[in-house]
Amino acid sequence: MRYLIILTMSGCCVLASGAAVAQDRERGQQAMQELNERFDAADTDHNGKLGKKEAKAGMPRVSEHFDQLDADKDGYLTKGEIVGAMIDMKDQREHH
Ligand SMILES: [Ca+2]
Ligand SMILES: [Ca+2]
Repeated sequence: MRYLIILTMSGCCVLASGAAVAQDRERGQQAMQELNERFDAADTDHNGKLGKKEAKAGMPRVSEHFDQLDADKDGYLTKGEIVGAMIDMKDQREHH
């Protein structure tokens, strides 16, 4: 019996602290998931990167900053380039 109570209690603590962390991460994960979905939808030829036309059609706001986001200037945006830019923007906002 005692073991059961201890297990139940520690289970609650793990869940509680896990939930706090999850809440914090949730926003970032939601943004990532949304980006993933939008990227995949925009990537009509499914080569894992967006050409200018794909960006313009599927992610117009991204396409406005296409040249800025295209870090290696290969004419395509990868998910990593967009995520990297998002993190940069977040950093800039936090530093102000
Ligand atoms: Ca593509
Ligand atoms: Ca690129």
